[in-house]
Amino acid sequence: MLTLYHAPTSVCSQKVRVGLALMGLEWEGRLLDLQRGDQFAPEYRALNPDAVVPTLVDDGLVVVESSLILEYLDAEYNGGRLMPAGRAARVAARHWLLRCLHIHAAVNTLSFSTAYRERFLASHGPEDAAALARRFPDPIMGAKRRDLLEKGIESAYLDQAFLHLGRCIDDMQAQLSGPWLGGEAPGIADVALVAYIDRIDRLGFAGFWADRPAIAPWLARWRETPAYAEGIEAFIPPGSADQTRAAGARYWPALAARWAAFRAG
Ligand SMILES: N[C@@H](CCC(=O)N[C@@H](CS)C(=O)NCC(=O)O)C(=O)O
Repeated sequence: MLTLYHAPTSVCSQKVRVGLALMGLEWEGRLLDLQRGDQFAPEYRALNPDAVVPTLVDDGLVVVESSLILEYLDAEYNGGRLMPAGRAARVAARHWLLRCLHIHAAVNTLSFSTAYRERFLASHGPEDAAALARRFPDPIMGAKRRDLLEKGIESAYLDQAFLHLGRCIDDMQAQLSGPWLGGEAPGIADVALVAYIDRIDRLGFAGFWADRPAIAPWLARWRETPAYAEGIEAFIPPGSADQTRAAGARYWPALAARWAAFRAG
């Protein structure tokens, strides 16, 4: 049996759940509450030393890293059908999987410097950001979270996020010659990217790809699929989508101005 340790709205959990649904695989879930700090429990850190979700356990084999989990599931249970045929296409697909580390970091920055920051500050004092940072096993990840919560979109991490998000949407635009990066059907790169683009859109930041016309239809196409409904939509808590969008909207004008300056060089 496949067991997935995951969190409802975590982007990396979403991408694995979309993959599981697309591949039609049976799995059982162990939900973690990241706000409560379930990820820091010693029993969970024994599986995932970075204290992050998701983690897949397959008959005792522990697989971490969402992109690696997708590749593992496709290779072991799906006949490798999400991987494209052909040398160049396979290199491009694997490159997308690797780049998810940067893209995740960018989406994390854009979430925790805006709407997720507001959510944190609604129930915590400023000193709590420092205490939270100390719980992260990786001190650099902790320092980043603290900086985002304390400084919001004034954080220096914003430029790094713009760099990687910008490359992501430019390259998606260039490679989307058909409906999917995978061609006529979603491939592994499409599955790897859907949750990140979806989060940015849910934050109300679709303006990032206003001049990249292939991105919005690609996301709309995903939203028509049962895999999206099962992997993402089904786990969004009632009412939270509106809250996220409203909070994000308060940041968008300032964010858009910074983005325009960044893109202008
Ligand atoms: N590179 C990792 C990133 C995992 C990650 O950072 N997950 C986030 C949720 S999307 C998390 O668990 N954060 C824990 C926290 O915020 O304390 C992957 O792709 O699996």
